[in-house]
Amino acid sequence: MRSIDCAGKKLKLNTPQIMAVLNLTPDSFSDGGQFIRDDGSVRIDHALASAETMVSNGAAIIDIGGESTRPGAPAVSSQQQLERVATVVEKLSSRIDTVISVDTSSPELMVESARLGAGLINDIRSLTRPGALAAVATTDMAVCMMHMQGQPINMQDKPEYGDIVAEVCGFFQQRVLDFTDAGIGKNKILLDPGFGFGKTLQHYVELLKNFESFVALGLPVLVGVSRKAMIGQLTGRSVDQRAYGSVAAAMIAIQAGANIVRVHDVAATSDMIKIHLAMVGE
Ligand code: YH5
Repeated sequence: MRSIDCAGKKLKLNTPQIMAVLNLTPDSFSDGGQFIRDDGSVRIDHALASAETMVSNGAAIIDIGGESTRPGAPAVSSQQQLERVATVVEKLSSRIDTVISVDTSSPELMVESARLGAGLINDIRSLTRPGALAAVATTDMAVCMMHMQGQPINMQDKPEYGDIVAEVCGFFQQRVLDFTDAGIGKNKILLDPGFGFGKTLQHYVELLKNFESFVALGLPVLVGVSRKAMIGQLTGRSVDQRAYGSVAAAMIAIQAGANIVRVHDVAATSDMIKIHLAMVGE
C-alpha cells in the first residue's frame, strides 16, 4: 500500500487525505486571529480542541502555521513563530496519531519542529532559505515542495508564464534534484503546484485542467485551493462563503489523482471524498 513515512507516523496515500489548516496567526486571510489573544499569546486549549475536532471530522494531517503568507503581512521572527506553534505541536503530536505539519520557511523552526514531534514540513518557499535543505535532511520528516513565482510581497503583481504546466513540472524536477542532493530522500517529498502563489485565475484553471501532469511525475501531490481568490472570483463569494466552491475544486484535483487536499472545511471535504471513493469502488 502506498504511504509516506512522516518521522515515524505513517501517512496512508491509498485514498485521498485531508490536511486541515490550523492558523496560529493574528492576521490570516482565511480565518485569522481565532486562536490569538489581544496580547499576542496563543489560546492553546482552543487550538488543541479545534485540531481534535478536525481529526474527528476526517483530517489526517494538521498543518500548523505561525506566519501569515498574505502579501504585505509583517515578517515574523523564528523565535516568535516558535513561541506561537511549539506548545501546540508538542501537545498535539503526543495526544493524537495524526501527522503534524509545520508551515515554516525557518531552518531553526524546522529542526525544533522535528524535536517537538512534527512529521512534515510545509514550506511555501520550498526550502530556499539558507540552511533549510540541510535542516530537513537532518530529520526524518517528510516535506512539501510548493511552486511559487516571485515572493509573497510581489507574487500577484503580474504573474507571467509561457507554458505554466511545463514550467511548474520543470521546477519540480529541478527542485527534487536539489532536495535529493542535500540528502532528503525522494520517498519524503510531496509536490504542490501552489495555487494562489504567483498565478492569475487563468493560470489556476490551466493548472487544475492539467493536474494529471503533476501526478504523472510519480511523487505524491498536495493541493491547496481552499477559500482562495480563484474560488472568490469564480463564485463571487467572500472568504467565509467559499466552502462549496472549495470542495468542488478539491474534487476536480482528487479526480485527477491528487493525494492530499489542504483545506479549512474538513467535514465538507470529508463527505466529498466519501462520494469520490464510492465512484472509484473503495
Ligand atoms: C498551499 O496552497 N496555501 S497559505 C488566501 C485565502 C485563503 C487561503 C484570500 N499555505 C498553501 O491558504 N501550503 C497556504 O483567501 C499553503 N499549499 C501549501 N502546501 C494561503 C491560503 C489562503 C490564502
